[in-house]
This record gives sequence, structure tokens and C-alpha cells, in this order.
Amino acid sequence: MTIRSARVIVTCPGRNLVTLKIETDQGVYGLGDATLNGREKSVVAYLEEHVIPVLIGRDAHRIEDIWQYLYKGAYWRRGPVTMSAIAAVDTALWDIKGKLAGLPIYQLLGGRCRDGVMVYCHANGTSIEDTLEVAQDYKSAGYKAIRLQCGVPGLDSTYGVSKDRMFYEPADNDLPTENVWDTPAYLRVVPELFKAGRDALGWDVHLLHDIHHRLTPIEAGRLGKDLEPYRPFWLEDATPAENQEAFRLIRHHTTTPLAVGEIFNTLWDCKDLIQNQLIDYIRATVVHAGGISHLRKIAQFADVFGVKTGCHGATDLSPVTMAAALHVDLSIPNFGIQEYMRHTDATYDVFPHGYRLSNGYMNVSDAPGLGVDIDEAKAAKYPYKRAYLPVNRLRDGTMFDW
Ligand code: GCO
Ligand code: MG
Repeated sequence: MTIRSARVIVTCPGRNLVTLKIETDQGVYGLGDATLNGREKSVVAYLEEHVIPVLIGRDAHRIEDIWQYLYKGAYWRRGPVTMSAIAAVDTALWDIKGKLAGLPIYQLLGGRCRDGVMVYCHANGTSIEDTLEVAQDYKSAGYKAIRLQCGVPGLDSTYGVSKDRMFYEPADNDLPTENVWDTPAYLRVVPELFKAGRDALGWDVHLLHDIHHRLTPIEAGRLGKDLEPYRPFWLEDATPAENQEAFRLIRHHTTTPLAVGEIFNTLWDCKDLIQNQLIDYIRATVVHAGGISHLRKIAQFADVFGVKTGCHGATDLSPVTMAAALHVDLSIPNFGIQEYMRHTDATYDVFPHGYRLSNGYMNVSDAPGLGVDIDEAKAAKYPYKRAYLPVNRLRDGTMFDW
């Protein structure tokens, strides 16, 4: 069964999403997500100019061989653009294999390890009170885990706090918005948020927090220690993680569990973190870490060292990624938690899908393959719109991590 054609579909039903559609000579097709927030067109070009030409005529069943061909055959390995493109091909080929087998992908990955996938949602607000009001609504709706992010007093805006209460889209401008950052003010407010969070929400719900790469290891150690009385599920992206050694220093100072990895692209980005047990959760996901095949490899490696998964699931990852992640989540022994943010209704209209949320747990449908489709006519109604993620500066104008 050969690959007859492959096309990239770009649509913006609220935000830009890039989808690869691979068609076979037997009429069966598969979908893969290739969205790289704020850099979408670079992956489109990589796919169109350098990947699709070498796919045509290949045996669509040979998922691993095609993965190896695209990875080793590029010579210039790794990186978010290359790995998102490979991920899209890999995901689409698993979709095709599932459809041909008449089975949902999780069955091809070994079958279920659990009945449902625990997800965490995002509660955010400009103040602690606003944040906890939203969190209370989520708790009443049955969520078992809630991420808390609030505004930092004195700052006009900060990561994780949206203009809209229920949707969060950080890529908010056709040129980067400039935010101001203040670490001491941030370090004061987060323990207050968690103290008030436990008072308001009690102890039978998991609470999470994303630092979004903004602290030094020693600052992260202090925050982790300050939060210990409130038992957070995890602290995410404590420091910019180019330096895997940094996590050793954080570990020396706190027993708060650590998560990292949404921007990682391969196992090589987290090998040391995992084998030295410097983290508790690895957040790599399908679209930016080489597809279902490579994410599974990362998960299996992590399992050996007692590290669990907590896949990235922000709205810049399309419903195709969400479905693919759920198939992996269901089929691995060391699943930890899955991030979940609702997409806009327009996005769900473009991507009909079978996965559903019930009482804090997500499940896929038993449709063959991924269980997600794309309505190309509807997708065409939402043309690409350039959008950048914000950038951050310190009060004195120094460029900082966003
Ligand atoms: C998360 C992430 C996102 C990222 C976004 C960037 O934990 O969900 O940090 O909110 O900022 O995916 O494109
Ligand atoms: Mg994050």
C-alpha cells in the first residue's frame, strides 16, 4: 500500500493549526498535527519542500522505517521544525494503520492500561480570588486536577492569565507583545495562591503550577519549598531546561515534584533528566517530539527510571495531537496526567473527533485510527493569520525568558 499524495492544510479557527493529510493508493488517509506555535510556516515549508517529495511511493505500513529515514536521512537532526514535521508523518501513518486494521491506535500500541485518562484543566485570573472562583467551577464540573495561575501584583499581564476566562491563547498579536517580568513579586504571590487554593478547594483535588521557564534553579528550589505545605502535584518548567544539570540543584532543595519537557523534541533532550531521576514527569508530546513512535520511546525509557508522563496539551496543539496523545496515555504503564485545554467551537467544527471528557477523565472513541477527521471545506473558511507568542523583559529592559 503506497503513499499516493500528501498535503498540508493550514487553518485558523481561533488560532493557527497545521495538519498533514497523507493519502494512500487504497483511498485510506491519515492525519498528523504539525503545529509549531508562532513558527507555523517553517514547518509547512519543511514538509512541502523536504518531506512530501520523499514520501510519495513509499509503503505506508513502514512507520518506523519512514521515521528513521526522515530522522537519519536529514543529516541535520532534531530541532522543533524537523521533529514536528516527522511527528506529523508518523501520526498520519499510525492513523492509516489503525484504519486499515479496523482498530483504534491504542489497541495497536498494546491495548488499554487504564479506563480513562486523568486530565488537568487551567484555572486562571488576574487575582487570587478570580483564579479560585474559576477553579471552584472546574472542581464542581468533576475535574480531578487543576492548574492555578494568577496575575502578579504590579504587572499588567503575565503568562497563564488570559483575557477570556475559559480560553487561553498566548499567541495574541501579529507582532510580539512585550510583557514585563518581576521575579520577587512572582515568588511572593504563588505561595499565597496555593495557600488560598487549599483553603478554598480542599485536599481532594490535585493542584498544579507552571513557572514557564522563569526562575534560576535556586529560586525554583525556594518556591518548591514554600509550596511543600500545599502538596502541589507538580511545578512545571522551573528553569529554562537547556541545562539539564540545573534540575539537580532544584532537587537538592525541595520535595515538590517537578515536570518539564513541553519544548523538548527528542529523548536526547531529557535523557539525563530521566536517568538521573531529576524530574518526576516528562511533558514531551506527540507533535513536538517526533510523533507517536518517538513519544512512546521516551515514555518507555522514563518508565525504567520511575518517571511518569504528563503530556503537553495546550490549544496550540490541535485535536489531532490530543487524540494521538490519548492513545499513548491509555496504552503506557507510566502515565501520570494529561494537560487539557478546550479548543474553540470553530476548531471542533473543523476537526470532528470522538474523544470525550467525563468526570475529569478523557477517553477516545473506538473508531479505527485516531478517531479525528478534518473538514477541509470548513478549514478553508479560516485562513492563516500571523500570530506571535509574547516576549518578556525585566523592568530595566533586559530581555528575559517568556
Ligand atoms: C502549557 C504551556 C503553554 C505554552 C504554549 C506555547 O503548559 O500549556 O506552557 O501554555 O505557553 O503551548 O505555545
Ligand atoms: Mg507549560
